[in-house]
Amino acid sequence: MSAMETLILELHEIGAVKFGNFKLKSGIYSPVYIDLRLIVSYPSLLTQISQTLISSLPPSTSFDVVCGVPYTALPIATVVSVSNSIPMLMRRKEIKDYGTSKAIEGVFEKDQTCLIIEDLVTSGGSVLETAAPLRAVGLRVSDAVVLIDREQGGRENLEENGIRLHSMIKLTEMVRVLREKGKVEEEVEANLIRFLEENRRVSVPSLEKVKVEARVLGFKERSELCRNPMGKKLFEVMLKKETNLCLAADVGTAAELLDIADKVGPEICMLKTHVDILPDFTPDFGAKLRAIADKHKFLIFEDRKFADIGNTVTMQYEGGVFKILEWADIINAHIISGPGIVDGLKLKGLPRGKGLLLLAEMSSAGNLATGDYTAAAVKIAEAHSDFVMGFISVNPASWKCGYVYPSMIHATPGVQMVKGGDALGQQYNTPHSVITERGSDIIIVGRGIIKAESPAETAHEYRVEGWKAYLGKCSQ
Ligand code: 5BU
Repeated sequence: MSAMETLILELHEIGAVKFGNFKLKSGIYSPVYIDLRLIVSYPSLLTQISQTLISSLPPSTSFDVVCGVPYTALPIATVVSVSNSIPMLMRRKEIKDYGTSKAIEGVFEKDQTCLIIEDLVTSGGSVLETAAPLRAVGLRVSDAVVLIDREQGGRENLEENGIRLHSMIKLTEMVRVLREKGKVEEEVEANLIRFLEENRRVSVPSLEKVKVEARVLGFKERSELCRNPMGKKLFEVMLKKETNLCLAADVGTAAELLDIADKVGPEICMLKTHVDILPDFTPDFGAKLRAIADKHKFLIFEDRKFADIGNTVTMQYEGGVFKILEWADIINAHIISGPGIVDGLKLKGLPRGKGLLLLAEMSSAGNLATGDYTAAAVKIAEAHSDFVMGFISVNPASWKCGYVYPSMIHATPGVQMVKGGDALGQQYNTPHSVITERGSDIIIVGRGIIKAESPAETAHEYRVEGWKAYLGKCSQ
């Protein structure tokens, strides 16, 4: 038996590769599930993998340092480094705003070549996410080596970004070996081949030229690209609860708001407030809403639409009667005053893990947030992707400034089950149109739900519509 066959059998033996019907985080069902985090519990297997990885590289591959893609490949890279005496670098997943703020830890020189080590490649997105900061500090990245290639476009996506992918095991090879050794039935192999045929489309981000349509990536991949912790959390909440519905809780009193939040809570990923419309607001409002949000696992978005200079918004965010910073996970801001507003809000919000949505477009008739204004919002977001988690947008698919960054979340107000408007300029589109045709991620629904006879039941209907549209987009 070849070393590779032994390795495949061992991976199967420890349960790192499972066959069945697994729901992936993107909502798609896969006949195979691979979890290589387990290998840290099998030191001899880890050593074997690390040695085989290096010996499987073509002899012409040269490199000065190695860097594992966090987190699963870190122990593999460490063993490769130690057993071959090759220095290692580490890429920080979260860059701290204080201290040295380094994205790459370790000693290196400009123009040295770094080999990226990864455990599993699907789209290649994670490899690119690690390649970008390495290249940004002057290292050359031309090769990546991976234990298992799921054969879903990663090789091609990496090639397009100047990275050759060397894989030790291809998914189809793995299942063939397991079938030959009697570990899986023929049907399982046929199933997997069919699945790969149907899902060869996983597309990919290059962080340098992220001209990628967000809609081809699922929330799982996008959460991995997202630099803002609250943005990541929102992606995770959406996936876990299977909802991309945000309730605009524009009710008459704080008491009513807390009541509707509790009733509709199970259906939503986010609850949007206008705290300044509540006549019975009291300082304990935030804590009460937080308790409901924690109970139903949704995030709180105060639609404050900050618009002043940086210095003023820091005070408006933190102080006053409402103390928004204390209880809101997410806030939004106009960019009319320039990027200083983001600096100001970030100063207060980032250390507390909060996120900001920039108003790139608005839903009301005749609004001025169009064209160059929208493009300016995108530029500011790019420059502050640690704090800006996305946009309030209406039709991001049409943005002239190019494609949308997959790490950014689009939330769209002006949603009802039928197209139309109100008497004061609001314009409505349907959940399907907003998510599918207009390229958004989250539907924000106010009166469509709160004026309904049963807000909870109606919220459920919006949730189903919104999520169906997201899944439809993923499987395109
Ligand atoms: P509606 O009842 O679904 O029309 O409520 C829409 C909510 O979204 C409401 O709270 C508005 O303040 C909010 N909104 C909007 O309608 N349009 C926008 O462009 C922005 C916010 Br930004």
